Amino acid sequence: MKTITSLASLAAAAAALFLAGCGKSDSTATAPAPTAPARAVPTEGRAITVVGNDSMKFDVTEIRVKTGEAIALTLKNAGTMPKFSMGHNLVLVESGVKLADFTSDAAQAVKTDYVPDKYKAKIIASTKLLGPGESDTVLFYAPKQVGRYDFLCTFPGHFQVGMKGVLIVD
Ligand SMILES: [Cu+2]
Repeated sequence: MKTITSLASLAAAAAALFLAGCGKSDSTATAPAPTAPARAVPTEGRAITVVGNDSMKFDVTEIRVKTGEAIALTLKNAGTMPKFSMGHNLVLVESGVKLADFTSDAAQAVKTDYVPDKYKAKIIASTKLLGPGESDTVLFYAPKQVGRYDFLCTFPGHFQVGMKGVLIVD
């Protein structure tokens, strides 16, 4: 009985030490993490809906917006196949991103739903990865620069078979 008690108190002491350790690391964790400058996000915007499906296509492949326009972009996954084999997202990237490189990095980024961290600063807007019947809306400001901006699904293989489109800013 005595042994059990002392073991219990040892465990309690260890837990206390562990908690103290956690407390320490917490205070350092409040320091701002070095990240890319955050994009301003509007609270509302013009509603635009894009639907993806099991044939790996977006129903809208050309979206026209004004420079700096606030947009509320919704992606709907109208397919029925499971997310692990047929998930869809919609990722809008800055001009100058080489899509072949981007998609090969994206295919490796399983943990972040196929959106590679190192491209964070190059992504204008990105929906969640959606399973069948799901939808997600993202709010963003259109680029201030007139031009053509690619959007695509980064689920492995989908861009290659044509799950892509262009945002035209004028
Ligand atoms: Cu897809």
